[in-house]
Amino acid sequence: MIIIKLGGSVITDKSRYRTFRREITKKIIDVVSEFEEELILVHGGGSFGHIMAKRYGFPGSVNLKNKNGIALIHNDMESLDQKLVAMFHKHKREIFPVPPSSVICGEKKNLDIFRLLVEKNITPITYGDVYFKSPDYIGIYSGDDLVLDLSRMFRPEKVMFISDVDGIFDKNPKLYHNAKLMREVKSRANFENSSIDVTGGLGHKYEIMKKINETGAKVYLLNGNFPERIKETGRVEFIGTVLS
Ligand code: ATP
Ligand code: IP8
Repeated sequence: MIIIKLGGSVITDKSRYRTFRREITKKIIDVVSEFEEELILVHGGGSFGHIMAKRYGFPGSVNLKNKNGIALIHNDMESLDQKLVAMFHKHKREIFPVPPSSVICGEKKNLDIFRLLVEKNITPITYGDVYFKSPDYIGIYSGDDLVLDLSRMFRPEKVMFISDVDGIFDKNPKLYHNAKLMREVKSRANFENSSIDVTGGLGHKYEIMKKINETGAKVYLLNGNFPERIKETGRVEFIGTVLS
């Protein structure tokens, strides 16, 4: 099995509300659809999630403001999801969306639907979402958290995080031209994480990647703006970061 996280940084323009990067997303989906292995897809929020989550003060204790924003954010995420599902359908791949806010409530998670879908050869697609972390607190369950849960459940051989940068650098490559790509990362890496969003940015992702690696999966972070790299993981020509 392969689990792939389609990062909000590459499938959307994270700086402009609800801006879908249709062309590049289509190219990524063209490549991903060709995999013959069992697949689970997860996608992030990008500008369909993070901008309004920040504006409405998520995550946070339940209050009038966030109660007002919860449906908007969930619906925006669902509309991004629908765009991806439609693209996968064109490839004749059976796919079915699973909204996290319907299967995660407080400490309880019922992820059985994922097992059923995989058994039936239907690709599950899920995404970062707002959810009740406790009766008094509305949290954001990030796509990265879901990738970890699903990796613990399915023990995939390979997990790919597709973003808009070549991999993990010693500092943010968007801010520093001399940033160096870390092609292979061991369990303790030192790098600067300078663009933090409501779910913690690259720092949170790296912590998640380490935990996934502990389940036995090879974990990759790569740049989806070069979709051919998705096929090159594990090969010498691969450009990206691998956790080993
Ligand atoms: P989303 O959470 O919306 O799905 P994503 O999963 O695609 O997004 P981000 O959390 O936005 O990914 O993380 C990728 C971003 O991390 C890059 O666009 C880059 O600007 C930023 N970044 C910060 N520090 C670093 C670093 N040391 N190396 C690589 N990227 C970094
Ligand atoms: O982009 C967060 O998921 P992520 C989704 O995977 C929301 O961190 C709603 C902001």
